Amino acid sequence: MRNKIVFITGASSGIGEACAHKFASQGASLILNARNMSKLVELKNELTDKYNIQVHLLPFDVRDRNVVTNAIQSLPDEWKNIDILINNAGLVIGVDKEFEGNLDEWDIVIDTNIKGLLAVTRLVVPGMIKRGSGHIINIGSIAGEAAYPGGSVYCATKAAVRMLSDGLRIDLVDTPLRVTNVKPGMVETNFSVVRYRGDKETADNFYKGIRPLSGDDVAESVYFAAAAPPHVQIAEILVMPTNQATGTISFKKTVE
Ligand code: 8X3
Repeated sequence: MRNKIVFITGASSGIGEACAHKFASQGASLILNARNMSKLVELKNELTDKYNIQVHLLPFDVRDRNVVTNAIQSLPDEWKNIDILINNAGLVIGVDKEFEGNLDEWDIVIDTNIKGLLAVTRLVVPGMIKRGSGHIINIGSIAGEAAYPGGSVYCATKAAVRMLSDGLRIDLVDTPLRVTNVKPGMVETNFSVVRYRGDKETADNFYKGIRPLSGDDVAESVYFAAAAPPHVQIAEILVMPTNQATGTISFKKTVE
């Protein structure tokens, strides 16, 4: 991965942060995006202390199209040639029924998970086509395979990520570019705390009796796809805990 530039959205926590560590450990140069600049600075310091790599920070909310456009278009020349785009920024707020939830919260989820991913892709891919190389890795979810209770809107956004990945792969079929959709099942990160609107106890309880994936486990799958030889396109990876079978079926040991 040395001499490769990897751009990760939503890099300040969870799977994004784990990907930053994994690709840094392999010598990649990183463009790290997130909303929270202080968390990004902390991560940059940690990564540059630990690994001999370059890190460029790009703080923005992927929902803010003008800011996203300016930030990506004004990347310094030495950072423009992005090799790998990891569209990771995403979230869910709440577990409400489709006829009961908060439309403003759903706007945030839809605008981040779908429109944010699309905006970043739209800005980065043309350069990859011009250079004749590139890899777009979208972080989808098992939630995009089938709807589950309390997940209606989130599942819809991740189904959209699946279609956007497939559609992009079709659009790029006559190029050397690759598109991968990594679809994790249960992963224990801050993601679940946001899902339960900051209720950490409920989030923690959700994983009682099962060993969930860590962000690092998912980062290994992302890296596996990225490290495949150029003629190999890992189209999808569905990765979940051993005791999970589908988005709704998992086995949890009873714990007192
Ligand atoms: C999050 C994974 O299992 O909560 O994308 O749908 S799950």
